[in-house]
Amino acid sequence: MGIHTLQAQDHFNRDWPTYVYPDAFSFVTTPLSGAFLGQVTIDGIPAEDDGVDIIAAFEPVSGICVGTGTFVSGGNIFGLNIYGDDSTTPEDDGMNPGENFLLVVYDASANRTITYTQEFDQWSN
Ligand SMILES: [Ca+2]
Ligand SMILES: [Ca+2]
Ligand SMILES: [Ca+2]
Repeated sequence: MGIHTLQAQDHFNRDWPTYVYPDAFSFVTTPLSGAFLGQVTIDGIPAEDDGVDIIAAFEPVSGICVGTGTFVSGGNIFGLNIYGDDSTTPEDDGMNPGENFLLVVYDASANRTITYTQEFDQWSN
């Protein structure tokens, strides 16, 4: 999916969904996944590493979490696998072809989540 640079800013667009950490950040591991690579800054500062800040991907329509990851030095995303829907289970547990996803960062020092005002459509596994 390439490498993305994400710059989070505080924003006040209330139309954009908010996902609360940690309640909304649980997901199902399925046989299909794609790794998302990138670098994240929060108000110009790299996201904190060592499992402090958390990044998660969500399906904006169903609202389900489809994977989480952490950061390594420099705000580089580590281990964000975005899971696809398991076709052997009846419920929607992941990405389906044509679906977009949103990225959300939990900023631990401020105890807030930031939803990026951009949808990504390059998911593939
Ligand atoms: Ca399923
Ligand atoms: Ca889905
Ligand atoms: Ca912070």
